[in-house]
Amino acid sequence: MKTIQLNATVTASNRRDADALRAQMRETGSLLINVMSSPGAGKTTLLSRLIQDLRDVKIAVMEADIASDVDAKRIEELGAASIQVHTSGMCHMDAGMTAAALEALGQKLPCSQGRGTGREAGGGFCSAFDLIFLENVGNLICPAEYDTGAGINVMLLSVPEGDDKPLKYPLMFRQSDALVITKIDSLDYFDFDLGKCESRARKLHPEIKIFPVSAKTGAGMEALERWIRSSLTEWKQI
Ligand SMILES: Nc1nc2c(ncn2[C@@H]2O[C@H](COP(=O)(O)OP(=O)(O)OP(=O)(O)O)[C@@H](O)[C@H]2O)c(=O)[nH]1
Ligand SMILES: [Mg+2]
Repeated sequence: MKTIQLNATVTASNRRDADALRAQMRETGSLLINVMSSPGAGKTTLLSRLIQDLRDVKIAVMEADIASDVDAKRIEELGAASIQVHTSGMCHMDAGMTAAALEALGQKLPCSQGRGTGREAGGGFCSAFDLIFLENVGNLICPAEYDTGAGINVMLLSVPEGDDKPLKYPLMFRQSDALVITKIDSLDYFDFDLGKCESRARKLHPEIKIFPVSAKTGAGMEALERWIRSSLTEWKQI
């Protein structure tokens, strides 16, 4: 298992670095999806399910955590390319850290195996993957404040966390292109009002896509996977 240690990048403008990384990713045709949520909301479980369901799509996962490599190991066991990123105690990934992680991912899989352009010649990021997921550090605060350079931001909110989270962590809902409400198989056991949660989220971000799912039973996964596929097609076309 490859683990890399990253420190927050000190740059004048994280946004500028993020825009540059996005432009580079567009050139290569690889779509980077930033996945954010509280600890334990189901990020790794959802990604594991997506890897199994989207077998025709070349997927890699970058697992960002403060410590341990358990998530990256779970992904690797499924046969997908994966690296573990340790954030030196930081509770988020920024664009510079994400670029460094992509570079490490490119080194893990020799770029000669890639089929795109990227920066193969310089030994940097290569585009052997259609989809690259960044599992961000688990919390609903700092990851929302830092643009990673991802093409799409997805947040997860699990049923046990409660339907009031849009009221408490509004920035995360504003910054996310999609809200995946996870663990809906547990709806009977919690006072989670799906309608209330959706309308609170839409009040903050009217265009947000909302996908209630259970990675355990597979409920709702088809709609989410359709959206991911169409986002990838769109990304490659533009
Ligand atoms: N019932 C149910 N449990 C789930 C579902 N998805 C995940 N879980 C459980 O939730 C717990 C946490 O899941 P993870 O996928 O590790 O969550 P995570 O967001 O990656 O956690 P961190 O990486 O620690 O932030 C595990 O015990 C999973 O089995 C689901 O759809 N339904
Ligand atoms: Mg995880």
